Amino acid sequence: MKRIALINDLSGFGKCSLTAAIPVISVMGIQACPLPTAVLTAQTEFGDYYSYDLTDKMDKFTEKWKSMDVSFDGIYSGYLADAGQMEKVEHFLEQFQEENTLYLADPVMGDRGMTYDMFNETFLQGMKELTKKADVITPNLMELCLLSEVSYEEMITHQQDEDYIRRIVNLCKVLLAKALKPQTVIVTGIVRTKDGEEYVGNLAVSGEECVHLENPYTGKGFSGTGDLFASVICGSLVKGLSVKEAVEKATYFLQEAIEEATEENIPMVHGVNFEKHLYKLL
Ligand code: PXL
Repeated sequence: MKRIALINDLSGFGKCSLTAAIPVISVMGIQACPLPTAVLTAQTEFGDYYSYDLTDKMDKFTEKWKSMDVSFDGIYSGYLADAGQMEKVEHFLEQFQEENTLYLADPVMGDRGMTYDMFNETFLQGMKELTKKADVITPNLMELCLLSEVSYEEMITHQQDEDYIRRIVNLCKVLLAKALKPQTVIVTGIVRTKDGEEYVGNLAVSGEECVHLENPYTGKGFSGTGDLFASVICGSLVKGLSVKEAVEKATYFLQEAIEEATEENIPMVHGVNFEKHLYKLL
């Protein structure tokens, strides 16, 4: 059985990080091995939350797992509670990243113009270094702008321009050139206006290949959808699917869940009812 190490937090509410990744990876027939970065009462966008930081415990997982003589087909890192956790992830990679291990780094830092509570300049510099080591990175548009030192506010003023996607592809290419290995950048949540209608799409750029898929935009962004998306991508690539197939699978899995959450007026911080749609990943 394939196996993926999931370096992410455990949040009681928000349907994100490990509560999103474990069911997705499991239903795809892959063993999910969580390495928790923090335990939270609820994801940070709830505002009033308690977070127990596990930085000091992360090396215990690395060392105990190493002495168990286990290996991983995939490593997926997501929410890190502070910049100090990046060196713990790097230590984990030194121990477990092998020739055939797929490393997906989701540079979780913010969304739609707002950075999360842990974000600061040191965090950004650390994330730039960490993402260079990955085979796949899955920033949303704001995170792509942060990694590229480009203003997100300025970028989204071009939403209606014909060359908007081309501009984003160019940012991806700059990151690809800095990466330490051949990499795929998958940018999520790209909202644009085309023929008077709003669309939301995902764009994958690797070498010369470019895949852009979009759907009508419901106007809302829900907690955890980026984590669910990255989980499907990671599981699909570990199973040998192409980047295009992986992006199609993730889009197919999430689209209806997002539409339903919008219709049902689910508060954005609570996330979508993805559970009903897990069968699509079987
Ligand atoms: O979905 C990203 C995420 C993961 N984990 C925690 C978060 C967030 C986004 O706010 O707060 C704890």
